[in-house]
Amino acid sequence: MADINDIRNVALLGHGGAGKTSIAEAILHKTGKTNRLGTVEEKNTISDFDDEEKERSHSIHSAIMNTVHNGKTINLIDTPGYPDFIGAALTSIPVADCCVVVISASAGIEINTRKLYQAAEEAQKSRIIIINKLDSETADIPELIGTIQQTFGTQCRCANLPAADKESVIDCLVNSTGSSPVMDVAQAHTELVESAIEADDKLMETYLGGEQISQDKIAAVFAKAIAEGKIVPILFTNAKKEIGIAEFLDLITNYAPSPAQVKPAKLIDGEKITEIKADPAGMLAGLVFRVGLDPRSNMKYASIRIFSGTLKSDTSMLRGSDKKTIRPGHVLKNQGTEISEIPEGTAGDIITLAKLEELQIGDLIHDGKVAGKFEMPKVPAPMFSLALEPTSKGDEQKLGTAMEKLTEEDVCFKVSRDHQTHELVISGLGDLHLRVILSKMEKRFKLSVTTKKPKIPYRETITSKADGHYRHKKQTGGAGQFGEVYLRVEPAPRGSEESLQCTWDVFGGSIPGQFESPIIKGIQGVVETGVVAGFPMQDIKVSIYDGKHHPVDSKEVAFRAAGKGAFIDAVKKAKPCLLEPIVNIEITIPADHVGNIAGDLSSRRGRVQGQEMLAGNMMVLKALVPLSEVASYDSQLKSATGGQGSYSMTLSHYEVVPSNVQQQVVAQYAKEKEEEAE
Ligand SMILES: Nc1nc2c(ncn2[C@@H]2O[C@H](COP(=O)(O)OP(=O)(O)OP(=O)(O)O)[C@@H](O)[C@H]2O)c(=O)[nH]1
Ligand SMILES: [Mg+2]
Repeated sequence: MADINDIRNVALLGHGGAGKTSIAEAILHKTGKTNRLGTVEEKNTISDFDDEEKERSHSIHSAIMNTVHNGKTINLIDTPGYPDFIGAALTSIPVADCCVVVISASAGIEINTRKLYQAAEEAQKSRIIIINKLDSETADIPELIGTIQQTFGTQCRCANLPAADKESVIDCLVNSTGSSPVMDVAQAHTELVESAIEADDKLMETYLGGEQISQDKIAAVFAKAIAEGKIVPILFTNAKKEIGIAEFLDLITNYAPSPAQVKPAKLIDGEKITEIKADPAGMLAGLVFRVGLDPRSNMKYASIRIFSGTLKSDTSMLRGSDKKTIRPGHVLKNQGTEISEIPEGTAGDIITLAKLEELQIGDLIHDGKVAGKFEMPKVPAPMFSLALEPTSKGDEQKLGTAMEKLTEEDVCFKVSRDHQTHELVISGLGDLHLRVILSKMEKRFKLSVTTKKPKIPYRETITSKADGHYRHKKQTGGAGQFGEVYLRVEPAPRGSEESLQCTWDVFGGSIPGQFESPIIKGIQGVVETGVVAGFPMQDIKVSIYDGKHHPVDSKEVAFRAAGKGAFIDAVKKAKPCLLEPIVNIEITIPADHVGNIAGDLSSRRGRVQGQEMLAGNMMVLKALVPLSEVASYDSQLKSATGGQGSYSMTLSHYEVVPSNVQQQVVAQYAKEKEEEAE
């Protein structure tokens, strides 16, 4: 069992293809955990062990590894960088004490470089930047360093520099002279030392007074500055040739914070915030941050960062607010897909438990002394949807269950059933995301499906005030039914939290109170299925103000029908309209394509919000655009830029659909209804 001061929890983050998996592989090789350096090309790395990852040469899940360097245990999390799999990268941030953002020297800062750096910064994690692919012929490293400082701030300082032959790196903390083609070592040394000293007011005074500062003091303040995020060291590597790897590990083990040196994790329980001190003898509090099925055994594994306490195989523990106690059975450590048993997991460590079906990403596990949730980074809402139908009828249930299972592994993958069509709809962050999920489903659950074009999640609303009335009466023979309702609808502010705000304004007992609930149920049924084109309604206020009842024939079902009828009547008079999702799109493209792409966006009703120059003559174009116009943008962007463009989208808000588009959607809906009726 490692002492808490001797643990380093490191997450490798950054855009796809920057070299995170290759760096992880080089670390394991360099520290003697493997005797052969695997490569992504040969599909034999420890972290990309899943078939999907091998097939696509991209990490898809986060992989957990561990090694020892300078007597310190390093838990390493290799995360996926491709934008579609950002969920796994984001959920790894809360469990790392040091976030290492890897940038490819040739590709520069890309969409996910920025997103993940910012998420790590927001989570107040100490950060390190690695510029990998040092060997790249096309890289302009001095320019890249400038861009990094412009984008992330001047606390980003070179802690080492490549030597002229790019076969080694020169430490800028220890060396105050030397030459590198990137910049003068003396200059890098001074900048680094001064930035570190700035983290300590007293030392700063001494320094400004012209006194010499000892190496020990510089080392101590350097570590403090890294822990506080006041310095973000920039390091260089060539993962393929294992250059700069030992130096990176030295920096991690000598200067990056241990779990005992970082700010305590916070548990949020409503208004109450509890700081969790990293104490192995304290109460148990851990965060589940990765859930996955072993590709060979199909066994469920959940990985946990223990923030406090000690977890043994027979520890009784609780999940969130569940009452039922669970036991770990075995406490495990991962080396990619390989697992080994350890006697116990203690505060600061990252461990894995098997076969605990109830554990989900984001869960708190504890011993009953704490409650709440650990803070997690915000993850993007999935916007890409596909409707699924099993190839063999009768597999509907099985398909639903399989998809539910797959949502456990990925916080950005959702499954829902369309109220109108009863179709099973899966939603993810992009085309590749859903293709990977479907491929997993086929392999794991032996199911095959047909997919339909993504359905745009339109909404319906009203644009004016109106009154509605309905009398439900069946009084011919047998038991009668009677209910009559008057109500008024009006628009609520756009994006209201509740899609429907209902008030009961019936006075004088014209409708007895017990019928309030059935009337509202009747209205809610309509809110779910819409009036214009079958989409859920939102931003509506309704006041139920009058009606009539019958002492014998008034029944719940009658008032449900009357509520429904009166609401439909009012909505039809209140100028109903369709709302469409507008997404924030960020497109990264070679600069010479910007004109074309911006023109194309405006032809898709898009509004360009801004653009930014990136290193390597790339640009980011930011725009607001209706989702319906970019539902299959993947292939369009690829063909427009010869495969050099990438993009990401997140939901921004809903807006009223232009009337010509509304007509098309309504016509399509009418056609579908007709076909259904046939
Ligand atoms: N020339 C060169 N190629 C490298 C270096 N590091 C990685 N590569 C190659 O770059 C490609 C991407 O490397 P990966 O390690 O898979 O990158 P990643 O960051 O894990 O990518 P994702 O998993 O998609 O996020 C592979 O073909 C690697 O062999 C390097 O230092 N120099
Ligand atoms: Mg990878």
